[in-house]
Amino acid sequence: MDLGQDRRGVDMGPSALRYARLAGVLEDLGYPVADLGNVETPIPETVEEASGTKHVGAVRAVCERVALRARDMVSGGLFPIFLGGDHSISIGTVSGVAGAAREAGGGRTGVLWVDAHSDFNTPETSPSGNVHGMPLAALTGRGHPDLVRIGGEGASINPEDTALVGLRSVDAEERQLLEEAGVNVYTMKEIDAYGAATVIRRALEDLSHLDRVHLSLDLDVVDPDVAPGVGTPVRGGLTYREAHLMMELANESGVVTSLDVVEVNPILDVRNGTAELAVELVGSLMGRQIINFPR
Ligand code: 4U7
Ligand code: MN
Ligand code: MN
Ligand code: MN
Repeated sequence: MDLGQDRRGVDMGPSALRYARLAGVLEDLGYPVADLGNVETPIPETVEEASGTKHVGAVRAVCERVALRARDMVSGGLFPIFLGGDHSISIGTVSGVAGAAREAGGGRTGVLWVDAHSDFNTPETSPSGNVHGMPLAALTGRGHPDLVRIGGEGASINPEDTALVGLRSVDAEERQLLEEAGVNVYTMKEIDAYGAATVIRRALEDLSHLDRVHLSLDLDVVDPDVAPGVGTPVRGGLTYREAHLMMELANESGVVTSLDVVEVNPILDVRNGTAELAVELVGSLMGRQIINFPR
């Protein structure tokens, strides 16, 4: 889906990730992989553009479909990996995963949001009207009425059950909302000051009381010199190794139970390098190691 923002191309992200051998990398690690195909999504040319929150009705409809797919996967005991698409898909992925887990008595779901941006705008605070800047707020019950109740009442996330890592672009009013909500925030400043390892360990610790953790990986968290194929690049991001280390430590913790890979834009990419990096990062999260050195 590319309805959640203004640039075309991010809807081709899933094709680029498949082409970069995502399934093959997972199979090499020993996992059985089922590609369930694409979720039906309209293109912006066929969607009526209303004023305010852009394409909100169409985004909602897609997210409802995504949430149903997510529910089936969680109920089936699978590890879901969702390929974006812009980050608005996460309103569907997270609410579906959290709702299914709660109903099945599987308890509480937390969210590890790894992103240059906090995605905590509401229609009132958003400078752009783009839904991809709103998903985390919507998941905690804040925002457009079409976006806050996707996946049913029980599907929302407590702000204290979230940790945001890698931030370096937060809008002024969005920042106020973040503070009021009490989410756990780790900016690039903390990563520079304490190191990526310390920061990701703290973020994982913030989520250690939860039964499930959904990792939402926005590729723009990585520095645009390393990952140019994203729609909203911001300088000063994670290095190649910092990004891998975060995934390796998340793997070591064993707490991640579902994953989004979003915001990869092949039109803006260079020789599919950002998609290839994204696939490498999924490999590290799922257990790929440089050397299996005995400990
Ligand atoms: B992404 C922005 F104003 N905050 O709301 C907005 F800077 O999913 C950007 O993290 C949002 O890529 C970026 O439009 C959304 C902007
Ligand atoms: Mn449009
Ligand atoms: Mn994002
Ligand atoms: Mn982002």
